[in-house]
Amino acid sequence: MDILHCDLDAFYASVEQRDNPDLRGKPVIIGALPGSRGVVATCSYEARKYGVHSAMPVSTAFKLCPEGIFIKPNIPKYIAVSEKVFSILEEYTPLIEKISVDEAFLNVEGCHTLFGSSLEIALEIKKRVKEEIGLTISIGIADNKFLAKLASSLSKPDGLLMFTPDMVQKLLPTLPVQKIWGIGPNTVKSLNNIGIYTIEDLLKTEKNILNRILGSNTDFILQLAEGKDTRPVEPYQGAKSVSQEITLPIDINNMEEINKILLRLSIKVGERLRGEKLQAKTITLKLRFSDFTTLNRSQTLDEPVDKNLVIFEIAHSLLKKINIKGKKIRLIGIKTSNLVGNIAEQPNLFDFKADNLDQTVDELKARFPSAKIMPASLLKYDNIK
Ligand code: TTP
Repeated sequence: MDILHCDLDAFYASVEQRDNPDLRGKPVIIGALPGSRGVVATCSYEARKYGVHSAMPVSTAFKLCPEGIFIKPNIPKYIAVSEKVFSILEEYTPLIEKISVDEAFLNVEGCHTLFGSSLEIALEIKKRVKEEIGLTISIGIADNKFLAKLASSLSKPDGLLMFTPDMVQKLLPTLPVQKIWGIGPNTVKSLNNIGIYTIEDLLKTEKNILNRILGSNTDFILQLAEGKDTRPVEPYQGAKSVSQEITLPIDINNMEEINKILLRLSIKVGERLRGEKLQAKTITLKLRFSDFTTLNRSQTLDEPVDKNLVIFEIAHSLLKKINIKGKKIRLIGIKTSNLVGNIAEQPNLFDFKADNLDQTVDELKARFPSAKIMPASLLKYDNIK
């Protein structure tokens, strides 16, 4: 039992309750404010009793819970808290796989001599997060990632659960199919429609029938249904920066052309950030002039970003501060660094209407890789790789 899944409870809401005693014990709803078209990021367990949950339109949340206390998210604060929690986790093992801002798998295989059994490590982490950070964290312990995550979700809030082999035999088959990682609401509906409600129902169903609903995931899901999961805990060793630059076929100094190229580069960088579920706090504009002198200008933000237009706006504002009169440009680049994992929804951070557009375009491009989807003004610059 060497895999731990650690997950803070109602993360954003708990931070707000921690910092403001008046909010404790009350239905706190973090996200867009009532009257806007945004969604709920998360809510306190008190608000969950009213049926409020993440990703719900805030208008629905308000109908369900008019006495709720609606608060806009303070992303920089949550990132700072998250960093402190992870630094506690990192004291126990280098084998940490961060899943999101408040969730990680730990492989504590090699840590028992130093820190005791998995249970002792989990208890100590819970105690330290409570005492040093002021938050509750739920921890699941098991032989693999699937069961450890299941254990923490079953134990929430402020839980600790060890998923034993006995539970794999007796408890796992009785759980609803939606407890299997990767089975989303639409798949649940399709399974329910043919009478599959529990994991046991799933295991009893013929594979060719499951294939029609689960497709290429069938074998993997059947393995999970039996409590087997061979995926290792993989520490993230990702990029330190995401950048894109282009050497122009001819040196230019026309601002309109330069801006179009900047927009094209911003789109490429934004796509890559979102593709890797990253956001950047620092944006750097790089210009090389015809005499080969090179100039870098950076801006560091309080809140990390990944939206094409936000990246463009920042690069554009950096460009405006550079005097390029009388000079010609031969290379333009945008670098994003100071990367953090995407902190899920960030309602109302930037009021760009293109927010969902970016995501839609990413999905379209993934489905139709050869299609050219970009602002019409940029088709000419389609040679940026
Ligand atoms: P979760 O871990 O999914 O949820 P949670 O910590 O709020 O609650 P639970 O106790 O059930 O684990 O998400 C972590 C944070 O990510 C959450 O506090 C807010 C943010 N988030 C969003 O902004 N939008 C979303 O749709 C979700 C699911 C989370």
